[in-house]
Amino acid sequence: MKLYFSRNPNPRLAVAVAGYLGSGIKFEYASPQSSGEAERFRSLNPNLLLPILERPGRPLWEADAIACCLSRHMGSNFWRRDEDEPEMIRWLSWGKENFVRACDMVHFERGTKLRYDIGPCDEEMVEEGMRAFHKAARLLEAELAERAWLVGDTVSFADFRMATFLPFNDAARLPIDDYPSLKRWSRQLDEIDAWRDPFGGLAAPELPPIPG
Ligand SMILES: N[C@@H](CCC(=O)N[C@@H](CS)C(=O)NCC(=O)O)C(=O)O
Repeated sequence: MKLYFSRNPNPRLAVAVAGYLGSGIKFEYASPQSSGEAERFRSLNPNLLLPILERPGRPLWEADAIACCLSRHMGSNFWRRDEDEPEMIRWLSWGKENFVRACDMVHFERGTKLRYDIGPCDEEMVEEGMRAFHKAARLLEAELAERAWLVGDTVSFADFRMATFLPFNDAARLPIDDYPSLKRWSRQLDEIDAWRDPFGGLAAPELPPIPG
């Protein structure tokens, strides 16, 4: 199997999962939206987005699906396969609509738009994203004050997915420090090599710098 990736948030998540699971798959840096690349990648992912997992049969896109596939492939409970699976999926679903989405909104304005010269940072969107961030962070703070990880006693894909944008907080500047349990959980994740440094040993250009 081969994972096509870039250093952006969702492909970073998939690379971290593959590394954490010790999946032994191949990796290839890709840029499906660069000129001349679309035709090659359209059949792998019609959205022309990363990550993409090339595997026997049909290619797989969407980081969550790839995490599920790799976890099954490795016989791991990282993607919960026991009675905790519904709870894990609850966090994936809620996170996508709430915490992860809020982080994405702010990161898009303060990071992605400036990095790729898409347009200026829209402060109204940042404020909307910050309001959503605080609302979601309060809920997570209460949960994480009671437990080390989101599901059960060990790290799961729910933790990785919820934290998708936290490694990009130099750009997004979300006030994680206002939430002590959230901060403690984020630090726990950073103690995991594959999460902290997913691209170690992989050939991939750095992201464009954010001007100013
Ligand atoms: N819902 C998709 C989102 C994929 C996505 O938005 N990927 C972005 C990066 S976060 C992308 O491919 N950007 C172009 C690139 O990195 O070359 C997933 O979870 O995999």
